[in-house]
Amino acid sequence: MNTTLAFNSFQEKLDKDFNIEPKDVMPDDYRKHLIRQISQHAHSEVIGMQPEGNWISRAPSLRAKQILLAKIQDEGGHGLYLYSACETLGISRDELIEQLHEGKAKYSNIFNYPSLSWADIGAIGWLVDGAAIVNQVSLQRTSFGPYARAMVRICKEESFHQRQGYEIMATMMSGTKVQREMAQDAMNRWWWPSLMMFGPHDSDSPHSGKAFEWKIKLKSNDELRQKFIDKTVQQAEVIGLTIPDDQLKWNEDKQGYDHGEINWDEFKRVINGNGPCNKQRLDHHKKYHADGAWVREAAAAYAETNSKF
Ligand code: BYC
Repeated sequence: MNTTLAFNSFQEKLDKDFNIEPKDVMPDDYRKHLIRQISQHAHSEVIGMQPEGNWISRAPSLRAKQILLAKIQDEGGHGLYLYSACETLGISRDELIEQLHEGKAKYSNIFNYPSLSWADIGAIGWLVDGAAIVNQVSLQRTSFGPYARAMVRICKEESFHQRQGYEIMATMMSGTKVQREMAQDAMNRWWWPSLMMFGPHDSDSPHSGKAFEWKIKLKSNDELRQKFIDKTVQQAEVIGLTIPDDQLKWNEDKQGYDHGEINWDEFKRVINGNGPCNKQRLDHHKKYHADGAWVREAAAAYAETNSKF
């Protein structure tokens, strides 16, 4: 980027497709919008470690366990990049966590469902990370610099996650009848919540208008959902999985699949705190956050002592 360029205003910088950086003057609503979205994203990464962490001790081989451990550590790292990006907007990590614990900040709907079998680990990697990548590839060009740069690294790691999930599903689909049934059962349970990850239809998305105006969003919720469906249906076919949607049909005119309607009542229930695992996920986060207080205190004391020398 040419750093010698000077801009007269936020709008001029945005219009010329330059990233907005933390020290730039920006509208207060732009800042608030980003804090909401980036913190929701960071919380999703960290809460998302729980359904997968549930299977570390039961992974079917040492190789599978090593891969799963590495993936879950990556998710923790994504949370850290995103909390750091969010802090550059003038809010502290403590405040962000408090908003999560008080239910003021959301996290992705998808992590409020239980992971019941090993096949769910495949479905999470393939479908959940697969959906996340489609959204995050587009966010690599989002207007706020620290968020866009965090996305570049996150996308590289997510594509490995997506592949490890697909490998689990493919392995199970070439196994016994019971294994194939487990894989299909996981597919049936994770498909619709994965489609919900993209958010409400564009016509029902209150934040999209400003998000486009400020170049935070470059593609709409429905556009990204369609992209995910089109690529995933083909991957399912290759390994013999059935998409649990009897209205799914190739549409020659739009060169994409038509699909059945998402259960938006379920979506609203889950994002408003009443999904199958919302309470469990938040209670777990609160407990381990409290248990880890001594680590934060020790780190702060160490930093303070060192700053005196
Ligand atoms: N879940 O106006 P809209 C991962 C809320 S983690 C919950 O369309 P926007 C991984 C929305 O917040 C990757 N809530 O909003 C980690 C708003 O409510 P509020 C997670 C949702 O922001 C570990 C209301 O609905 N990815 O990959 O323009 C292991 C209206 O929505 C959801 C991200 O976080 C939802 N799915 O668009 C494995 C992506 N959808 O805030 C994997 C970053 C909507 O007014 N976020 N809501 O109370 C985004 O791109 C956008 O925020 C969204 C929503 C597309 C999700």
